[in-house]
Amino acid sequence: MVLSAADKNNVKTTWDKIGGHAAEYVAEGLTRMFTSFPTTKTYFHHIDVSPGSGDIKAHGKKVADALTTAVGHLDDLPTALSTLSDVHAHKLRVDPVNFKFLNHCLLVTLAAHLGADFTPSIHASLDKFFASVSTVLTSKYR
Ligand code: HNI
Repeated sequence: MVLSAADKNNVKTTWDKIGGHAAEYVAEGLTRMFTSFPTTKTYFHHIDVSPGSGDIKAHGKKVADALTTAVGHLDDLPTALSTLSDVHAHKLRVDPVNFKFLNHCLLVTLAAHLGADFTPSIHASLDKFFASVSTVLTSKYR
């Protein structure tokens, strides 16, 4: 997945608009994922995945911070996310299909919050961005 200059611009602009809401929106995306794709909950058996829980908020913040790091390193995602990639492949062993579920839920969440700012062009660029992050996080399985 190659992000064009326009994609990178769209992603950065959107992340700026999201501003301080990133953790909250990612937590909402996680809740949507657990609700719509219940099998994803098996990876989180050790935390409270009920909507609005402190655990979900805390995990939303961690994932949001990682995505903010990614937005800051769009030209070199593999290096920026290298440690996280090791964790997901070797320690957590998350089946790659789950990344598609989370990405979809994050897009739905952002569409709901951004309204008219969630244009088709922004939608496409965010989709490519999340797919690029997922590619890196699932790159060490083989
Ligand atoms: Ni993910 C832990 C980022 C997708 C299951 N995950 C993390 C952490 C970050 C993170 C950051 C904290 C690591 C640490 O503390 O060392 N995860 C991301 C990002 C994505 C992603 C940026 C994709 C956008 N993770 C997924 C998916 C699943 C997933 C799709 C499974 C459905 N992640 C986990 C689990 C943990 C985790 C499980 C450990 C949670 C914990 O607290 O024990």
